[in-house]
Amino acid sequence: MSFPKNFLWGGATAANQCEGAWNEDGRGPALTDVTTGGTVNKPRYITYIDKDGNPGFKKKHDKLPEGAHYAVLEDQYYPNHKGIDQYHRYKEDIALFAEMGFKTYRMSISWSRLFPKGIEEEPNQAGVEHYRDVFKELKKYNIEPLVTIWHFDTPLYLEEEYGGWNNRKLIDFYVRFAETCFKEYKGLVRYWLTFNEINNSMPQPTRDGSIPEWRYQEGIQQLHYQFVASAKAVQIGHAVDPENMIGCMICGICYYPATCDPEDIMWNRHMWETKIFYCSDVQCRGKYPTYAKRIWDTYHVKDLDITDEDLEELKKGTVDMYTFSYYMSQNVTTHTGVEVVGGNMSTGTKNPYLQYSDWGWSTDPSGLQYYLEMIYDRYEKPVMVVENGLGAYDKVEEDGSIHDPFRIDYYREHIKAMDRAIENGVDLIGYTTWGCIDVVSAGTGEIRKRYGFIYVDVDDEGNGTMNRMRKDSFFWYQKLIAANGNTENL
Ligand code: BGP
Repeated sequence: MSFPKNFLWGGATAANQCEGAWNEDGRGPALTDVTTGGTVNKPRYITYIDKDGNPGFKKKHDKLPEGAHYAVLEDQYYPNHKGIDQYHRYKEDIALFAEMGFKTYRMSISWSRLFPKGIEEEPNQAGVEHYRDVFKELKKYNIEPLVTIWHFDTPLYLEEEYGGWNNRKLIDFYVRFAETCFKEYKGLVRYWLTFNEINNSMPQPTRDGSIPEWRYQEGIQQLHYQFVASAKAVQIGHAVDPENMIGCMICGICYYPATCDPEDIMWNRHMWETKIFYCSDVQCRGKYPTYAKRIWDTYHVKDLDITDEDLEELKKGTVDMYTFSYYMSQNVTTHTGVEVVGGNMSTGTKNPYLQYSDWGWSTDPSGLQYYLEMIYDRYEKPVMVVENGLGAYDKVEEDGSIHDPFRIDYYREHIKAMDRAIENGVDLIGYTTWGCIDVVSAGTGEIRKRYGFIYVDVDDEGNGTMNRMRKDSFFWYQKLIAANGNTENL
């Protein structure tokens, strides 16, 4: 048995995917509030009114047409508006987390609930108090909050008026938001993450040039501003309370070469550098890695706005811990004519040794062990797995029970993989499963892609009672936490 005594077992959500109450108590809109629902085959669309007053739909990476304004369209349904109504039901949810024995709950603070447009000098008091109440409720049960400051929810006003993270000014707006969080919740929150899955701004390289070079140019510039914002926030967080443990958060994909062709081995190595190490090398080591130049040159990224002061900030603002989401591995290859599969913010080629979920994501517990050992060896900082889980369909039986043995199997194998990594020396300090209660999917906007131990009675059109129900996995995780991760009889 290798899990340390004070291991932080828990679950994770994000404000925009669970709170709902999108326009209550002074909250301003975020991009997700103008994003429709989709499916595994149909993308989510971002809605707007064009310069002539006509409604329009764009995909995530398309530009907003000249003169258009983001808008909520009357005849569309926006799943994040309601989420799972956690804004009003957080006490009930926290009581359920406590019943499972959670030691920690990872959640995020909606930026536009504190700063509705993002530019205000003073925060919206109703928003500030809401989160204070949530943290106090968690403390009542000795559940340690683990707070993501930015989880995909820049205020819409900043997106539209400033061009979002393409604009250096976002650094100061973000820093004000982060500083407010550190000061207001001093003593209530100790664990913080500056940016969720920060590496998603870096496109995953393709061999066929299907990703236009402007996306690398923009992504890499945006990342630089986020690195500086994160580094400044880390320094402020430490100054406000030296007890604060502040982490980076990486979308962790375990990349494998699909063949032993040396070209594939090299491509795979470069994939790790571009998609996985680029961000955490800066955030953990305080400087750009040598291979950054290779990436910039390859995609003709030029005239980056990086100042000497910025580089100083990066040095001073390194994170205290490495955290990441882990759902899957991906095979990558330089060869053509292979079967392509999707996944969490990534694509790859089909791995014949793995099973795939109904949403086409591979299940690979060994990849988690591989990733943990690789990362710990690289940074030697405490590590947390802050997202892991299986999005699947659930069926409510007539007696109200929900049998999800597939989810239990998924967790058991990933927990065993973490156990092995700890055995091999990794300083793993916590594990929060993704969507410990069903939430709106970030990728597809569906609720039926369920991850939770707790079922929420709501469908993709927003119908339902919002009642919470315990799945079989709820009772399993409760036992697992009580056994501190010992899966022997579970
Ligand atoms: C990560 C995000 C989460 C989350 C999760 C599952 O990328 O940090 O917000 O939703 O993936 O993805 P999905 O909701 O698309 O199933």
